Amino acid sequence: MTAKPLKRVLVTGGAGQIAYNLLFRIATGEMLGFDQPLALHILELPEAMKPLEGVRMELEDCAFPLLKEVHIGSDAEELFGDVHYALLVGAKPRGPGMERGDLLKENAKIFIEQGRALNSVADPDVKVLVVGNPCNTNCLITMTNAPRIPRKNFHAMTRLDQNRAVAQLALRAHVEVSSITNMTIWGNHSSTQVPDFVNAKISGKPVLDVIKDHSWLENEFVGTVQKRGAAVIASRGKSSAASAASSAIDAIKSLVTPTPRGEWFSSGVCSDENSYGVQENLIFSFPCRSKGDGHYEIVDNIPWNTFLREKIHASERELLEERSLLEGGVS
Ligand code: NAX
Repeated sequence: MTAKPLKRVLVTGGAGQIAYNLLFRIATGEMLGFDQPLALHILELPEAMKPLEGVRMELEDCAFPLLKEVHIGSDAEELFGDVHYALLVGAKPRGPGMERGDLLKENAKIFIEQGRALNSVADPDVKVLVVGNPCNTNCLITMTNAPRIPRKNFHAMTRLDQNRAVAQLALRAHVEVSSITNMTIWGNHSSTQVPDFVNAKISGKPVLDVIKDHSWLENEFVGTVQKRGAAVIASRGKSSAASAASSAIDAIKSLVTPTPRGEWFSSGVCSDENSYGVQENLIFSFPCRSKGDGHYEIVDNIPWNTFLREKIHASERELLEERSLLEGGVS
């Protein structure tokens, strides 16, 4: 049997904590399949090249049979050449006293540059997953700066939020996580995100038929999922890393494996004129499904009750505000 052609996977922020939990799992074949030969392209800032060199040594030391090449560097134009998947993890963290607008603008510079590099040298059908925060707006900037690449190839990661929501429902209902299906995260990957318990199911039944405590769902459940990232930081002293890496793998796997009939997954994708009336040209988390060919469609006609509608509109307003903060230009 002849081997499949090599797939090139780019990961940025390669010396960071998410990447350390991500690169090795990609290299085992967990993300693209256990018969898929890989090349890893890993970008870092020049000052982090030494720790990244250590990561490269460890990747080598694992002797992964599928890992055929590892390229490291700090020049995006050089490193992004012909990549098929781009996981944009590296971003500028919020410094002490930094305003949200300044954080957006600092990150915009990074994602403008990386969008342009993808546009000039990546594979024309590269699939892009933005993890670095604020990931929805960073994704919008990347997409805007890469007009050669189809808009439908850009995703912001809300899969960790979906996974957190699934886990919380399973714990409460005393069922396996695999019994929870149809879990949508609507909106922004932020504390305004909307984990949709109205349309999710537990063992095929509406959540509301199984968990009768609606106040718990509207308050504790939604609040726990929205603030889970902060709770992990408060406990661990560092932000979610292993769970974020695991969810990034799930996010790409959902694009390259067919979505089971009747099921969907959440991803931050570009809104158009048919996306639930959400303003066009926002990266907004919607329920999606895929045929497993790397592409997706938004699942339509999922009903919103008043509770969902109000919260989803608030998340949309937040994303519009993020976009407008950037419209003054990036200095
Ligand atoms: P770390 O600070 O451990 O690592 C980030 C790495 O990115 C650093 O090594 C840094 O040198 C590098 N970097 C910064 N700018 C870069 C650039 N222009 N090019 C290449 N590399 C660059 O952060 P980590 O914990 O790995 O988190 C990375 C990002 O993921 C953060 O923005 C974080 O907020 C975000 N997260 C997103 C999540 C999501 O669900 N979408 C959840 C987890 C996480 O909070």
